Amino acid sequence: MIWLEALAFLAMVAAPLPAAAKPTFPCALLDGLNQACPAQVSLQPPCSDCHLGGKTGGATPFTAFAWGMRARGMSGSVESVKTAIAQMKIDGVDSDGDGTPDWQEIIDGTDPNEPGTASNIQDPQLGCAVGGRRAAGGIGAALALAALALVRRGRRRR
Ligand SMILES: [Ca+2]
Repeated sequence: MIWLEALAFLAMVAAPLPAAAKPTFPCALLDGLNQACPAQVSLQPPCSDCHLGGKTGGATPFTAFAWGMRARGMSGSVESVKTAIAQMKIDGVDSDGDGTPDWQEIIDGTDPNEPGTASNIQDPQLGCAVGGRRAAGGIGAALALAALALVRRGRRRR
């Protein structure tokens, strides 16, 4: 009977791990955009681009980006991911409405579901913070010039 236990142990060790939730999809996204997929997993598009909370599984691919991909034919195959992202590019889909299309956010590594994560958003050139700093600097410079004028005026009178 020991041989049966040994055989069972070998079967457990040699058996392949259960398939993860489509680990090829992140690279398929980049492949569909004619981009090389980085070998380092942390540099690949994250699962959270499609899956709520980044938790993979059939019950979670409901981000705005995922809905856009599904509407363009994404199913359970790698080829469908490539063709869907290519169609997203053609359609200029911007799921978070921040002005950067989803395909560009996938390449840039930003979140196509979260506005404000795109790298092309410029710092504000107008507004309270910018105006406040300039006003404070202007007042300080004006006070310094007024003090200098008073000092010069005082010296001339002596
Ligand atoms: Ca966007």
